[in-house]
Amino acid sequence: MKGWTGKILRVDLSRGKSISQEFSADFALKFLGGRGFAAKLLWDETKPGTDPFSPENLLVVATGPLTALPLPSSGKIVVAAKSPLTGGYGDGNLGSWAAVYLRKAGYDAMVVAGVAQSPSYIMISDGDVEVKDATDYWGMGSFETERRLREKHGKSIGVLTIGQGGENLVRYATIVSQEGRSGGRPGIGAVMGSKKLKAIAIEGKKEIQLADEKKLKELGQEGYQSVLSKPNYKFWKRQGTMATVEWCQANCVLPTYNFRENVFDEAANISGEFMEKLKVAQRGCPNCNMTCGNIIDDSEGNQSELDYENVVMLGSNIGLGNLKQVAHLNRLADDYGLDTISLGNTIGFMMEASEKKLIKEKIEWGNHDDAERLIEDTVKGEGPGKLAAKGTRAAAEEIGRDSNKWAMNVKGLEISAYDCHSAPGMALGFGTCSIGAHHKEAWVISWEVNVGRESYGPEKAAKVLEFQRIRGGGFESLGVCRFPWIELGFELEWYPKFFEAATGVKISLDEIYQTADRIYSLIRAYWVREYGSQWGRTMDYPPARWFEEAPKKGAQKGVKLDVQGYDRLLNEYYEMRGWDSKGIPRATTLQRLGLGDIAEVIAKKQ
Ligand code: PTT
Ligand code: SF4
Repeated sequence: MKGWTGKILRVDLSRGKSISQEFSADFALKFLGGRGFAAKLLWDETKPGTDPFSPENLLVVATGPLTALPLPSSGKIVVAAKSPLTGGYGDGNLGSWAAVYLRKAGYDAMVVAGVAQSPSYIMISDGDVEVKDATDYWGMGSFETERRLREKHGKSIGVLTIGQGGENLVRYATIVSQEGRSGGRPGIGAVMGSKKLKAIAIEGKKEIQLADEKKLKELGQEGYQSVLSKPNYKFWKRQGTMATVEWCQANCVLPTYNFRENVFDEAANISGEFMEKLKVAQRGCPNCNMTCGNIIDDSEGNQSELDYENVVMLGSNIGLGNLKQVAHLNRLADDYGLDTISLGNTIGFMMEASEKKLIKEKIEWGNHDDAERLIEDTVKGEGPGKLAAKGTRAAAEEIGRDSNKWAMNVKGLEISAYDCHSAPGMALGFGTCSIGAHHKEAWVISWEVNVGRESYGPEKAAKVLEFQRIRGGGFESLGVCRFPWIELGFELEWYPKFFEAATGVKISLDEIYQTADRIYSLIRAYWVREYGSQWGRTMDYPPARWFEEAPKKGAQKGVKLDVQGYDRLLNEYYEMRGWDSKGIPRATTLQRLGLGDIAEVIAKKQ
């Protein structure tokens, strides 16, 4: 097999043993890599009802066939597990040298099972794999842990680590790398913590065998040149994702006060333009020539890497309009290893609960110190932090009084930074995203604003499906960043060419989309298997706030989602996917996608 290394590393922490296992060409072609591999491995190897924090849950780390190759923005890796936040399939994607070195160490993926007796880390050095003592690192933030591991093992390693959030099982703890890359929103860092696994450090020097190395290098060089020549390149390098703040404010989709409003009076103070004035450095993922990590000094004088989602969820969504203070909260999140999106949602939820006197603590809108204290409490599991560490769905279940209506999550995963009171297509994107509410799949908002946000027509369901195929299926399985395409217009047609040069297998974009459909139906089957008779179409609904409570300010004042319209959109979407009216893949669909074996399991679960 060319392009793939053909091997999965399996580590059993309970026994302190590892083996290397080969996989078949059939598996590779059917699931490609990254999310495709993760979904299949979790379907096959976790039993229904597995406790996410039990040794039986698996941590899957998976690259794609394009990861680590000399191609634009190819340093991405998927981390996945059964999620402690949602109870369903969970994954995330981060840019890291660990992605590059895992492939160069000779593996496309690794699966970690069991639980270590004491804090440990896994050291992979080409073919050698060792489970090592991490007692000295336990209790340390992710930044310091990575620095220490580099001091010990040399600079040329890739590190995936957790902070205290993962150690203490905060349900939205992430895995962190390179002091600013963070992935695994649905608590994949907490799964790592439950295994007493502090870090994975990887060194790799092997060459990846390619079908046509010369061709791949040529294509890669042309690809990098093409990225540089894109009209938006210079502006992107200046602001990265931060430019989205101004756009969202102008179009009334900027989450503000726990998604109660969609414009923020102080938006200019947390904007991309404002960030540019404070910027001190720029960082990014490996193999990338359009690096987008913008760094400023925070209110304590420490460096913090900003992205749109982080700034908005820890800024306008909690009523905080001071960028340096927002950057400080963001830095805490990165160091502790907490997802900023779920964290910002949870802080917003707690502020609203405090305002409504549903909790006794005073946590005020826009108060940086209250937010900071809540973050510390969350990581330690103390005071109001006990509730906050569980995420908004569980917190609302505990405090009751209809607070679930403004607990801003879908399937337990908190909503990313786009208000959808007046964006039904984007709401459908959140509703049907395969891990809960994440924008990473159907980010249709800018298209929707252009074509007309008031429509509930079938074109919206079709767009959601199209984006899920490209982003949630294609990029997540090939193992490369989607930003060259979505942000600069680097053409999708490059990717089948890269794939063929790497693997020797001719593939069309349509075939990539069919694989994406296979992965989506498999992931959906995973959720249905877990939720059984509790599964229903309301699992794909956004929170009641968007249907019932309209914003009181801005050009979209008074507009809210229409429930019948949303239901129509959902029906259209299910039909396009070949799923039934409960959003469950039909047996005929599963058979068509080569997943006939799971149809029977699903039928028994309903
Ligand atoms: C991603 C989600 C995002 S998506 C952001 S900002 W974004 C938040 N980033 C966080 C962070 O930072 N620190 C933290 N403690 N929590 C954070 N939570 C949020 O996590 C990221 C970029 C970005 S920045 C995006 S959109 C793109 N995402 C890609 C993707 O998902 N797939 C892919 N093939 N390419 C992508 N390219 C872009 O990568 P999750 P990163 Mg992140 C600090 O992980 O779980 O998927 O959630 O990985 O290396 O930081 O790159 O406006
Ligand atoms: Fe990473 Fe940004 Fe480059 Fe994508 S564009 S690979 S997120 S630095």
